[in-house]
Order: sequence, then C-alpha cells, then structure tokens
Amino acid sequence: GMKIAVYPGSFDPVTNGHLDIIHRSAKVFDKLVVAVLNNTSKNPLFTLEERTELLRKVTSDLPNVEIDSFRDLLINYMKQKNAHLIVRGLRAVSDFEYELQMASMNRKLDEHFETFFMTSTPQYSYLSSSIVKEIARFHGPVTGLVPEQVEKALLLKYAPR
Ligand code: COD
Repeated sequence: GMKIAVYPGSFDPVTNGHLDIIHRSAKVFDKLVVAVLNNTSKNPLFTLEERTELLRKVTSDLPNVEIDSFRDLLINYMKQKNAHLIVRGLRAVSDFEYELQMASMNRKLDEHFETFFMTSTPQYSYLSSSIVKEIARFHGPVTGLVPEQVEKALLLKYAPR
C-alpha cells in the first residue's frame, strides 16, 4: 500500500533544518504529512494558523506533502490518518535521549508505530526554532537559517513599535 509518513512537531517557526528533513523524506515516502502540534501549554510565538500557513507556503512545490495540525496524542491522530510511520530529525547526541523516549513510548502505546530518524545536514545541525527566535528577537540576521517567508514573518513579529 501507500507509505504515508507523518512528520510531527511544533514548527514555531519552520526552519531550513525542518525543510531539509521535509524535502528528503518526501522522496522516501509516498506521502508526507507535516503535522503541527496545537500546543496551548508551550506558549508559541506563532499561532497555529501562522505556523501551518508558513509551512504551506514553503512546501507548495512538493506535491506529496500535506500540512495538517493535531491537538491529540500523536498516535491517536495518526490512526485517524491511517498512518503508522513517524519521521523525526536528529541533529546531535543531545536530541537522542528525548527522541529515543518518544519513539519507544509511541511504540509501547501501539506496536504498529515505527519512527524513522533522518540525520540533519551538517550545515543545519546547530539550527533550532528557539535559537532562530532568539536571534530575531534581538534583531540579528536570520538569512539562510529560515525560508524567506519566515524571515519576513519574524521581522514583523519583532518589529519595534
Ligand atoms: N535539522 C534536522 N532536524 C531538525 C532540525 C534541524 N536543524 N531542527 C529540528 N529538527 C527536528 C527535531 O529533532 C524534531 O524531530 C522535528 O524536527 C520537529 O522539531 P520541533 O522542535 O518543531 O518539534 P517538537 O520536538 O517540539 O515536537 C514534539 C511533538 C509535537 C512531536 C511531541 O511533543 C508530540 O507528539 N506531542 C503530542 C502529544 C503526544 O503524543 N505525546 C506523547 C509522545 S510519546
């Protein structure tokens, strides 16, 4: 059957590191659903609508990539989507503990779920949404770290009033 994978995350906002994982995994799976967590507790900088809209803009050239959101347990959401393959990115050893815990827990919750890890392209291995937000907050340059549309959105968020 069709190999449908889900790439879940906060994407607050999407970076070139995320986009690299999206491009590469879209070549491996028949369909890739990028699922944005509607996390009310994390107090995101961008609203759920803004995060999904930015993702839609930067993936519009990829026909087998779909942007969606969820507010549930990941595996419950994925069951509704009829998917059991999860894609995650690995940047450094520091990502490993959390990623191993999540992958193991998701498989404990349902043995049919498999997580696939894609290692970061070296030039993006130090990149995270948080560090990008911190640079933008102090009006530092984020060119090359995020897609152009995201750069514009960050400039607007942190524009001096
Ligand atoms: N290069 C490569 N990969 C990267 C880069 C980069 N520069 N930056 C980030 N990534 C990877 C991350 O390692 C991660 O795999 C993915 O991209 C998304 O990153 P984030 O930071 O946007 O997303 P997270 O880590 O906050 O997402 C966590 C989830 C939303 C997936 C998780 O909290 C979840 O599933 N929540 C729902 C509730 C649930 O089911 N919980 C139980 C889980 S066991």
